[in-house]
Amino acid sequence: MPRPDLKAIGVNYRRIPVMTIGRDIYCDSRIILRKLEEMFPDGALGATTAEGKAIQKFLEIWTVEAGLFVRASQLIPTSMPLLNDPKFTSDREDYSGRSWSKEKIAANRPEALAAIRNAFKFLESTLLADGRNWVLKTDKPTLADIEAIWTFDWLNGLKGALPRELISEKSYPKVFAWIARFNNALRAAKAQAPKAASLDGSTAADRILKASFAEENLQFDPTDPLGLQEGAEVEVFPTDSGSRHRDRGKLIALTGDEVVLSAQVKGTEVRLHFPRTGFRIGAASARGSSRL
Ligand SMILES: N[C@@H](CCC(=O)N[C@@H](CS)C(=O)NCC(=O)O)C(=O)O
Repeated sequence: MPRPDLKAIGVNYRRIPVMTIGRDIYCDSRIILRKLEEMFPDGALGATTAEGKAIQKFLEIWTVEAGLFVRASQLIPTSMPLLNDPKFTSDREDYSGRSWSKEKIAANRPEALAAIRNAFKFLESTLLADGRNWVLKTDKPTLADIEAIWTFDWLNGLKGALPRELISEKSYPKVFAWIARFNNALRAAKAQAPKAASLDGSTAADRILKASFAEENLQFDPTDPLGLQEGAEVEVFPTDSGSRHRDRGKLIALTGDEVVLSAQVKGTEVRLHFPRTGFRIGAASARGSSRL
Protein backbone atom coordinates (compact mmCIF):
# COMPACT_ATOMS: atom_id res chain seq x y z
CA MET A 1 0.00 0.00 0.00
CA PRO A 2 -0.76 2.58 -1.21
CA ARG A 3 -2.02 1.39 -4.61
CA PRO A 4 -2.24 4.53 -6.78
CA ASP A 5 -2.66 2.57 -10.00
CA LEU A 6 -5.72 0.76 -8.68
CA LYS A 7 -7.11 3.94 -7.17
CA ALA A 8 -6.84 5.62 -10.56
CA ILE A 9 -9.30 3.09 -11.97
CA GLY A 10 -11.66 3.22 -8.98
CA VAL A 11 -10.59 0.01 -7.20
CA ASN A 12 -10.20 -0.16 -3.40
CA TYR A 13 -9.65 -3.93 -3.38
CA ARG A 14 -5.97 -4.32 -2.53
CA ARG A 15 -5.10 -7.81 -3.64
CA ILE A 16 -3.45 -9.09 -6.76
CA PRO A 17 -4.21 -10.21 -9.38
CA VAL A 18 -6.67 -7.78 -10.94
CA MET A 19 -7.60 -7.91 -14.63
CA THR A 20 -9.32 -5.31 -16.76
CA ILE A 21 -10.90 -5.87 -20.15
CA GLY A 22 -12.04 -2.48 -21.31
CA ARG A 23 -13.83 -0.82 -18.40
CA ASP A 24 -14.79 -4.16 -16.85
CA ILE A 25 -12.48 -4.84 -13.92
CA TYR A 26 -12.16 -8.33 -12.44
CA CYS A 27 -10.92 -8.82 -8.90
CA ASP A 28 -9.71 -12.26 -7.72
CA SER A 29 -8.02 -14.95 -9.79
CA ARG A 30 -11.09 -17.19 -9.63
CA ILE A 31 -13.27 -14.79 -11.58
CA ILE A 32 -10.35 -13.84 -13.82
CA LEU A 33 -9.79 -17.44 -14.88
CA ARG A 34 -13.50 -18.00 -15.42
CA LYS A 35 -13.83 -14.93 -17.63
CA LEU A 36 -10.74 -15.78 -19.67
CA GLU A 37 -12.18 -19.24 -20.29
CA GLU A 38 -15.55 -17.81 -21.35
CA MET A 39 -14.37 -14.83 -23.37
CA PHE A 40 -11.49 -16.51 -25.19
CA PRO A 41 -12.81 -20.01 -25.87
CA ASP A 42 -10.12 -20.67 -28.51
CA GLY A 43 -7.49 -20.67 -25.80
CA ALA A 44 -9.63 -22.30 -23.12
CA LEU A 45 -7.76 -24.68 -20.83
CA GLY A 46 -10.64 -25.96 -18.73
CA ALA A 47 -11.86 -29.52 -18.36
CA THR A 48 -14.49 -30.70 -20.79
CA THR A 49 -16.05 -33.63 -18.92
CA ALA A 50 -18.29 -33.31 -15.86
CA GLU A 51 -15.84 -35.33 -13.78
CA GLY A 52 -12.89 -33.23 -14.97
CA LYS A 53 -14.78 -30.04 -14.18
CA ALA A 54 -15.48 -31.34 -10.68
CA ILE A 55 -11.81 -32.16 -10.05
CA GLN A 56 -10.77 -28.75 -11.39
CA LYS A 57 -13.28 -26.99 -9.09
CA PHE A 58 -12.36 -29.08 -6.06
CA LEU A 59 -8.70 -28.23 -6.61
CA GLU A 60 -9.58 -24.52 -6.61
CA ILE A 61 -11.59 -24.97 -3.40
CA TRP A 62 -8.82 -27.00 -1.79
CA THR A 63 -6.24 -24.31 -2.47
CA VAL A 64 -8.22 -21.15 -1.83
CA GLU A 65 -11.11 -21.96 0.50
CA ALA A 66 -9.86 -25.01 2.36
CA GLY A 67 -6.77 -23.09 3.42
CA LEU A 68 -3.91 -24.73 1.52
CA PHE A 69 -2.56 -21.35 0.39
CA VAL A 70 -2.86 -19.92 3.91
CA ARG A 71 -0.81 -22.85 5.22
CA ALA A 72 1.77 -22.26 2.49
CA SER A 73 2.01 -18.57 3.38
CA GLN A 74 2.78 -19.61 6.97
CA LEU A 75 5.97 -21.24 5.67
CA ILE A 76 7.57 -17.94 4.67
CA PRO A 77 11.01 -18.31 6.28
CA THR A 78 11.74 -16.10 9.28
CA SER A 79 15.17 -15.39 7.75
CA MET A 80 13.50 -13.26 5.06
CA PRO A 81 15.11 -9.76 5.41
CA LEU A 82 11.75 -8.00 4.89
CA LEU A 83 10.54 -9.39 8.20
CA ASN A 84 12.92 -6.94 9.92
CA ASP A 85 11.05 -4.02 8.38
CA PRO A 86 8.19 -2.87 10.67
CA LYS A 87 6.49 -1.13 7.75
CA PHE A 88 6.30 -4.44 5.92
CA THR A 89 5.12 -6.47 8.92
CA SER A 90 2.46 -3.96 9.97
CA ASP A 91 1.17 -3.88 6.39
CA ARG A 92 1.00 -7.70 6.43
CA GLU A 93 -0.89 -7.57 9.72
CA ASP A 94 -3.40 -5.11 8.30
CA TYR A 95 -3.80 -7.37 5.29
CA SER A 96 -4.02 -10.77 6.94
CA GLY A 97 -5.45 -9.93 10.37
CA ARG A 98 -2.75 -12.06 12.05
CA SER A 99 0.57 -11.34 13.72
CA TRP A 100 3.70 -11.27 11.55
CA SER A 101 6.20 -11.27 14.41
CA LYS A 102 9.06 -13.72 13.87
CA GLU A 103 8.07 -15.52 17.07
CA LYS A 104 4.52 -16.05 15.88
CA ILE A 105 5.67 -17.20 12.44
CA ALA A 106 8.10 -19.66 14.01
CA ALA A 107 5.43 -20.94 16.39
CA ASN A 108 3.00 -21.56 13.51
CA ARG A 109 5.51 -23.31 11.33
CA PRO A 110 5.25 -26.93 12.57
CA GLU A 111 1.48 -27.04 12.08
CA ALA A 112 1.72 -25.43 8.64
CA LEU A 113 4.50 -27.82 7.65
CA ALA A 114 2.45 -30.83 8.71
CA ALA A 115 -0.45 -29.60 6.56
CA ILE A 116 1.76 -28.92 3.53
CA ARG A 117 3.59 -32.24 3.81
CA ASN A 118 0.22 -33.93 3.90
CA ALA A 119 -0.80 -32.05 0.75
CA PHE A 120 2.33 -33.30 -1.08
CA LYS A 121 1.52 -36.82 0.08
CA PHE A 122 -2.08 -36.47 -1.07
CA LEU A 123 -1.11 -35.54 -4.65
CA GLU A 124 1.66 -38.15 -4.79
CA SER A 125 -0.68 -40.91 -3.68
CA THR A 126 -3.88 -39.96 -5.53
CA LEU A 127 -4.05 -37.75 -8.65
CA LEU A 128 -0.44 -38.33 -9.71
CA ALA A 129 -0.07 -41.86 -8.34
CA ASP A 130 -0.43 -43.71 -11.65
CA GLY A 131 2.45 -41.80 -13.24
CA ARG A 132 0.33 -39.58 -15.49
CA ASN A 133 1.90 -36.39 -16.79
CA TRP A 134 -1.04 -34.11 -16.02
CA VAL A 135 -3.79 -34.11 -13.43
CA LEU A 136 -6.58 -34.99 -15.86
CA LYS A 137 -4.43 -37.45 -17.83
CA THR A 138 -4.36 -35.11 -20.81
CA ASP A 139 -1.57 -34.58 -23.36
CA LYS A 140 -1.03 -31.02 -22.23
CA PRO A 141 -1.48 -29.19 -18.93
CA THR A 142 -5.02 -27.98 -18.29
CA LEU A 143 -6.67 -25.59 -15.89
CA ALA A 144 -6.85 -28.42 -13.32
CA ASP A 145 -3.03 -28.44 -13.26
CA ILE A 146 -2.97 -24.68 -12.82
CA GLU A 147 -5.51 -24.82 -9.98
CA ALA A 148 -3.45 -27.48 -8.24
CA ILE A 149 0.12 -26.47 -8.86
CA TRP A 150 0.66 -22.86 -7.97
CA THR A 151 0.97 -23.25 -4.19
CA PHE A 152 3.44 -26.11 -4.56
CA ASP A 153 5.41 -24.33 -7.26
CA TRP A 154 5.58 -21.13 -5.19
CA LEU A 155 6.85 -22.99 -2.12
CA ASN A 156 9.38 -24.88 -4.20
CA GLY A 157 10.83 -21.61 -5.47
CA LEU A 158 10.78 -19.84 -2.09
CA LYS A 159 14.19 -20.42 -0.55
CA GLY A 160 13.99 -21.80 2.98
CA ALA A 161 10.23 -22.50 2.90
CA LEU A 162 10.44 -26.30 2.51
CA PRO A 163 12.82 -28.32 4.69
CA ARG A 164 14.36 -30.61 2.07
CA GLU A 165 14.91 -33.43 4.55
CA LEU A 166 11.10 -33.71 4.80
CA ILE A 167 9.84 -32.55 1.41
CA SER A 168 11.95 -33.18 -1.69
CA GLU A 169 12.27 -34.99 -5.02
CA LYS A 170 13.21 -38.05 -2.96
CA SER A 171 10.08 -38.16 -0.83
CA TYR A 172 7.59 -36.94 -3.43
CA PRO A 173 9.15 -37.69 -6.84
CA LYS A 174 5.91 -37.51 -8.82
CA VAL A 175 4.91 -34.10 -7.45
CA PHE A 176 8.35 -32.62 -8.10
CA ALA A 177 8.51 -34.12 -11.61
CA TRP A 178 5.08 -32.59 -12.31
CA ILE A 179 6.26 -29.16 -11.10
CA ALA A 180 9.32 -29.36 -13.38
CA ARG A 181 7.19 -30.55 -16.31
CA PHE A 182 4.75 -27.70 -15.77
CA ASN A 183 7.52 -25.11 -15.75
CA ASN A 184 8.91 -26.50 -19.00
CA ALA A 185 5.46 -26.32 -20.59
CA LEU A 186 5.08 -22.77 -19.28
CA ARG A 187 8.43 -21.71 -20.75
CA ALA A 188 7.49 -23.21 -24.11
CA ALA A 189 4.07 -21.49 -24.07
CA LYS A 190 5.64 -18.15 -23.17
CA ALA A 191 8.19 -18.45 -25.95
CA GLN A 192 5.37 -18.91 -28.47
CA ALA A 193 3.05 -16.24 -27.11
CA PRO A 194 3.03 -12.67 -28.38
CA LYS A 195 5.18 -10.33 -26.31
CA ALA A 196 3.14 -8.47 -23.71
CA ALA A 197 3.53 -4.71 -23.62
CA SER A 198 4.22 -3.03 -20.26
CA LEU A 199 2.49 0.23 -19.47
CA ASP A 200 2.96 2.58 -16.54
CA GLY A 201 -0.04 3.00 -14.25
CA SER A 202 -1.27 6.33 -15.52
CA THR A 203 -1.07 5.27 -19.18
CA ALA A 204 -2.95 2.09 -18.32
CA ALA A 205 -5.61 4.02 -16.35
CA ASP A 206 -6.02 6.45 -19.21
CA ARG A 207 -6.56 3.64 -21.70
CA ILE A 208 -8.93 1.76 -19.42
CA LEU A 209 -11.09 4.79 -18.69
CA LYS A 210 -11.36 5.59 -22.39
CA ALA A 211 -12.28 2.03 -23.35
CA SER A 212 -15.76 0.61 -23.75
CA PHE A 213 -17.28 -2.20 -21.67
CA ALA A 214 -16.34 -5.76 -22.55
CA GLU A 215 -19.55 -7.33 -21.25
CA GLU A 216 -23.05 -6.50 -22.36
CA ASN A 217 -25.46 -9.02 -20.91
CA LEU A 218 -25.16 -8.61 -17.18
CA GLN A 219 -27.63 -10.72 -15.22
CA PHE A 220 -29.52 -9.88 -12.05
CA ASP A 221 -31.14 -12.72 -10.14
CA PRO A 222 -34.18 -11.31 -8.28
CA THR A 223 -34.51 -14.58 -6.31
CA ASP A 224 -31.05 -14.25 -4.78
CA PRO A 225 -31.23 -15.05 -1.05
CA LEU A 226 -29.45 -11.79 -0.14
CA GLY A 227 -32.63 -9.95 -1.07
CA LEU A 228 -30.81 -6.93 -2.49
CA GLN A 229 -32.47 -4.71 -5.07
CA GLU A 230 -30.97 -4.08 -8.48
CA GLY A 231 -29.42 -0.59 -8.39
CA ALA A 232 -28.96 -0.58 -4.60
CA GLU A 233 -25.84 1.03 -3.14
CA VAL A 234 -23.71 -1.82 -1.82
CA GLU A 235 -20.32 -2.56 -0.37
CA VAL A 236 -18.24 -5.59 -1.40
CA PHE A 237 -15.13 -6.96 0.27
CA PRO A 238 -13.21 -10.23 0.64
CA THR A 239 -13.79 -12.03 3.93
CA ASP A 240 -10.52 -14.00 4.03
CA SER A 241 -7.84 -11.29 3.68
CA GLY A 242 -7.59 -7.63 2.77
CA SER A 243 -11.08 -7.21 4.26
CA ARG A 244 -10.52 -3.59 5.28
CA HIS A 245 -10.30 -2.59 1.64
CA ARG A 246 -13.86 -2.30 0.42
CA ASP A 247 -15.53 -1.20 -2.77
CA ARG A 248 -18.81 0.63 -3.00
CA GLY A 249 -21.13 1.19 -5.90
CA LYS A 250 -24.46 0.46 -7.51
CA LEU A 251 -25.36 -3.21 -7.65
CA ILE A 252 -25.87 -3.90 -11.35
CA ALA A 253 -25.48 -7.67 -11.58
CA LEU A 254 -25.84 -10.57 -9.20
CA THR A 255 -25.70 -14.26 -10.03
CA GLY A 256 -24.77 -17.39 -8.13
CA ASP A 257 -21.09 -16.85 -8.79
CA GLU A 258 -20.63 -13.16 -9.55
CA VAL A 259 -21.43 -9.71 -8.25
CA VAL A 260 -20.90 -6.52 -10.29
CA LEU A 261 -20.79 -2.96 -8.99
CA SER A 262 -20.95 0.17 -11.06
CA ALA A 263 -18.59 2.79 -9.64
CA GLN A 264 -17.50 6.23 -10.82
CA VAL A 265 -13.95 7.49 -11.35
CA LYS A 266 -13.58 11.12 -12.35
CA GLY A 267 -17.03 11.05 -13.91
CA THR A 268 -16.43 7.80 -15.80
CA GLU A 269 -18.25 4.57 -15.00
CA VAL A 270 -16.25 1.41 -14.32
CA ARG A 271 -17.69 -2.00 -13.48
CA LEU A 272 -16.12 -4.03 -10.73
CA HIS A 273 -16.67 -7.79 -10.89
CA PHE A 274 -16.07 -10.11 -7.93
CA PRO A 275 -16.76 -13.79 -7.34
CA ARG A 276 -19.42 -14.60 -4.70
CA THR A 277 -17.39 -17.14 -2.75
CA GLY A 278 -15.29 -15.51 -0.05
CA PHE A 279 -16.86 -12.08 -0.56
CA ARG A 280 -19.39 -10.20 1.55
CA ILE A 281 -22.01 -8.10 -0.22
CA GLY A 282 -24.03 -5.77 1.93
CA ALA A 283 -26.06 -2.59 1.75
CA ALA A 284 -23.67 0.38 2.02
CA SER A 285 -24.69 2.21 5.16
CA ALA A 286 -24.06 5.90 5.60
CA ARG A 287 -22.39 5.16 8.94
CA GLY A 288 -19.69 3.10 7.31
CA SER A 289 -18.66 -0.43 6.78
CA SER A 290 -20.36 -3.58 7.95
CA ARG A 291 -18.36 -5.83 10.24
CA LEU A 292 -16.77 -9.05 9.16
N1 LIG B 1 -8.48 -15.32 -3.60
C1 LIG B 1 -7.59 -14.31 -4.11
C2 LIG B 1 -6.35 -14.23 -3.27
C3 LIG B 1 -5.40 -13.18 -3.73
C4 LIG B 1 -4.23 -12.99 -2.80
O1 LIG B 1 -4.13 -13.58 -1.72
N2 LIG B 1 -3.30 -12.15 -3.23
C5 LIG B 1 -2.18 -11.80 -2.40
C6 LIG B 1 -0.88 -12.19 -3.05
S1 LIG B 1 -0.81 -13.88 -3.39
C7 LIG B 1 -2.17 -10.31 -2.26
O2 LIG B 1 -2.60 -9.60 -3.13
N3 LIG B 1 -1.75 -9.77 -1.18
C8 LIG B 1 -2.07 -8.39 -0.95
C9 LIG B 1 -1.01 -7.52 -0.67
O3 LIG B 1 0.13 -7.96 -0.67
O4 LIG B 1 -1.32 -6.37 -0.49
C10 LIG B 1 -7.27 -14.64 -5.56
O5 LIG B 1 -7.31 -15.82 -5.91
O6 LIG B 1 -7.03 -13.73 -6.35
